[in-house]
Amino acid sequence: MNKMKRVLPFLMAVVLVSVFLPGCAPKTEASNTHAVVFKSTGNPFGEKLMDGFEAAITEKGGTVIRRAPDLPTAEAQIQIIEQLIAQKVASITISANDYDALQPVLTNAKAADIQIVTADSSVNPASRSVHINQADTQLIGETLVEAAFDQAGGSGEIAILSATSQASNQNAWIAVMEETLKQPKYANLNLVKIAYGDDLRDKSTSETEGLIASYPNLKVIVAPTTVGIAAAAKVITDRNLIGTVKITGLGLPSEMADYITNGSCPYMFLWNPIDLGYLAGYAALALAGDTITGAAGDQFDGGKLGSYTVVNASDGGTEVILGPPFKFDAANINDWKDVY
Ligand code: RAM
Repeated sequence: MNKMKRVLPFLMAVVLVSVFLPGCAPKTEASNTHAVVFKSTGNPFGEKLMDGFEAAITEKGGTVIRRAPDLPTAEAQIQIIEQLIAQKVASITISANDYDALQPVLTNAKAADIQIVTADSSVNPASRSVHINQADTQLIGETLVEAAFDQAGGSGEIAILSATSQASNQNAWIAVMEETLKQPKYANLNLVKIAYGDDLRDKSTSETEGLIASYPNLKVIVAPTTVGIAAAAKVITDRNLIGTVKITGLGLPSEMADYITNGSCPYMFLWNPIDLGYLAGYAALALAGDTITGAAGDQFDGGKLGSYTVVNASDGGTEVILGPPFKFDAANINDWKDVY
């Protein structure tokens, strides 16, 4: 009995310490569950991004919830985020359908101690801890203008076929493109239209057909979306317009190999969506584990990708940049078409 009296305060102290010290608190299953939300279903780029995210989280022993709405709208993502808050996930990584519209629901998520990471398509700085950017926004926009210039032979009509009109990543790239086109070098390039295929194959196809019909002198369509570029290249191929209208932009090698080979898309750019999701997974783990807060200068372990540093983003928030955009052409496309 005496011995018990002596041991009891010690036992109580151990229990108290383990309950009140965050690092020692027993992890519930939910606290080790990390969610990833893409713009919409049926997008192979999104599937690869979520694959990479899942690989990172599971390699660290966590559990993953993968979600995407049927249509790429902010409203649908808000519903999903509300469900994830109720599920008490540790973090939500999202490719957002709108820059500002998710702020109220993401504020609620933060209040519930859920870490918010964006990957691919960002939300405003107040709504996120950090954005995982595929490549420097300025560089992507400039690279696409230079590709249009080159493929148009230096002059003529070009058009953009984008995703949705609210997609923050596409809009940021297009804003840079419009600025870049003002440079004297590009004075003879005429951007006649920005069309929106909403990352839906059918709409992207009909928008391409509309561009061709409305602008018979169109030389290049720049599609900064993997869904749009594949749909546009198919239209050009089916209509025997190869060489007349050239397609470039951002495409998945697996979807674009045939079109790069047949010349409808002489070359295009992208980054590795699996790595993008993987890096976002490691950022989510670092935030949830209190290793970083998402402030500029924070460093974290990116698993097999090595160490990454958070930097200031041009929108006033912070971001992590995966790497430069990669050019795919006839010489290298076969090396990549089975990878992603
Ligand atoms: C589409 C999506 C995605 C974008 C790529 C390039 O799959 O819109 O957000 O990053 O294209």
